[in-house]
Amino acid sequence: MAKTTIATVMSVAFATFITFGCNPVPPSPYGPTPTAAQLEWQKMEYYMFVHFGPNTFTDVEWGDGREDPSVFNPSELDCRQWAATASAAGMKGIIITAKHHDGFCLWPSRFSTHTVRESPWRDGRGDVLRELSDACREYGLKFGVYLSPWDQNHPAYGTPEYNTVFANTLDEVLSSYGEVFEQWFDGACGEGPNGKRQEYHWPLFHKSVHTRQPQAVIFSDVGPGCRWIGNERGFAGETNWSRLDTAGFAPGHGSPALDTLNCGNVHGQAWVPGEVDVSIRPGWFYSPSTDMQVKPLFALLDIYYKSVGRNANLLLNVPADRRGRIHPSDSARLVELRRVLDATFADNLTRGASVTASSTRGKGYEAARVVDGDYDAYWAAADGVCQASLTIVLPRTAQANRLVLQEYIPLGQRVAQFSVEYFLDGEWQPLAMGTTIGYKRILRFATITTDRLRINILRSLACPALNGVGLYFTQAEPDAQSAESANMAAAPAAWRVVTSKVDGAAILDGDPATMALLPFGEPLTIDMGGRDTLYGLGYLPAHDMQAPNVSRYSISASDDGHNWRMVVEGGRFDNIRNNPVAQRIEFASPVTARYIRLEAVETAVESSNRYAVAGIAPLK
Ligand code: FUL
Repeated sequence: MAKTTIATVMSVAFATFITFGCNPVPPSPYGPTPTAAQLEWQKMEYYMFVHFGPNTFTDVEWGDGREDPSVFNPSELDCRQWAATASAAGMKGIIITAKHHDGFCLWPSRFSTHTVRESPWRDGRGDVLRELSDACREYGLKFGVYLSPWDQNHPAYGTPEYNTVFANTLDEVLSSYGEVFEQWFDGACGEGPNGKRQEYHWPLFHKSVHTRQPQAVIFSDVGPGCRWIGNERGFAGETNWSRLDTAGFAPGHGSPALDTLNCGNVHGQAWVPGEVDVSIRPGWFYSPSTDMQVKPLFALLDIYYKSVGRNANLLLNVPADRRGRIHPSDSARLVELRRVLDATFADNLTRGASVTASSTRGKGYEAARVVDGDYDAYWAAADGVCQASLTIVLPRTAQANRLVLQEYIPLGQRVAQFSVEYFLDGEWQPLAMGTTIGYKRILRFATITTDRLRINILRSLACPALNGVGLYFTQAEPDAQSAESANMAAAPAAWRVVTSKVDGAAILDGDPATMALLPFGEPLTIDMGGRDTLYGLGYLPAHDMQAPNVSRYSISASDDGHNWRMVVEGGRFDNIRNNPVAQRIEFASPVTARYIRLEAVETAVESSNRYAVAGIAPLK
């Protein structure tokens, strides 16, 4: 017995010697780590969202489920053109709004009577999911589906039975079109205080995804596969942990605070990386009124750097138009973006560099691994070393203005603070500071000329493990201008705000940076300076998701400022909380009057005693 024990101890000691003496063991994972599917998903980085459905034809952001299915009739639907565009743009997949909040199904679902089957398109025999999934396969793209739990059409919505309907709907989609890489659950619900209430049975929905598509990453405000980034403007937090505490939270109203979604939780219990969803146009659905408002190149580049460059994936929405094709304004912009990104990241200046580290755990984990281009080869410091520096000597002196850092996330996310220096005139100069790295962090800075860099990991939750350091130089990038100010024109010079004690100039200048807060219950009254004919009004909300922007309203008109007639009753600005962009109110028929009045009926922030107006102007 004693002999066996000694022998065992000796053999363990010998094995340990072999392990540590010759082949250092890999660092232990720290905290939660990605599943294989989440890792694959993260490597996709950039893919397309396509919003398409009855809203494309009715020019609204949220259909109400009562639209006539005959409005859905694309004249030249061509999913291969979508796939060709996505592929040319360097995107890795497409997620389609299979069912938006109006409940309309882009496939002939057995669980709904509001579908393509009820539309005139392809004589009711069409199936957008079939055409798109086939096109994705043909172009080597992954296919994903958005299905809104909120359904304003299905008669069972608001009853427990709806949960079974929705699970059946999921089963149907997830078993009919081949592999699905991501299942997108929208948390939005605009039912309002007196609307229907549905308790969603999330475990049932997740079971359906896990059973039919075990590799699919499930998106929602709180994952479990990936999480909403907390805004629809296209940016992740500068600090962005792929970890999140989800216990006690649910998608939609029960989700964590927006800044938590934006930054994650440093010690979060679950691996729920961020996904940035943003539209290339002001709205999510195609509208001819936004053909001139496709985001400019500099804005898309900024989005790229604030999403992919901040440890998040980018889901860029490119809505299909009424023909069922991607509009040339959007596809041209996507190609421009691709061209700039390709040019920027074509030549990695760290290729062939020599790299040293202040600490390394030994053979197999050398500093040079950060420049070898192999995803699974990484540098790691010794256990317990949570501060370490990498010095990178470039093969030649070069100009640079972009730095890409990558952590080896199969071991978890570890780095919490870092700085970067470059060598100039015989001294190290500060270049940048940062917090998290994660799967990918891209830093932009004014052009430097140098032959060496130093990356200092200042704080790490466990020994750092980096698998990539890239340095690049880009020459020409468009300058940033204010994209938002293009959203709305100033009001005509003759317009005056009549409502007392309100900063009229802030409202009439059309500048999104200036706004007025009005007492709830007091309408915004405008004197147009004389009788005029209006076709509609534009409302510019405050550019802040926490602002009490108007979400429901009415409009009335008057000739004398005393007797009012209703022009729009029960109007709703769809999705204004998440996407506070300029809104259009089109009147059913032209209105000729001297005074016009906007009354806030509800704001995007619950029980606010004020409402915000950044601009109001006549629709052209
Ligand atoms: C939101 C929805 O309400 C919008 O219409 C859009 O689909 C966006 C991606 O998600 O929650």
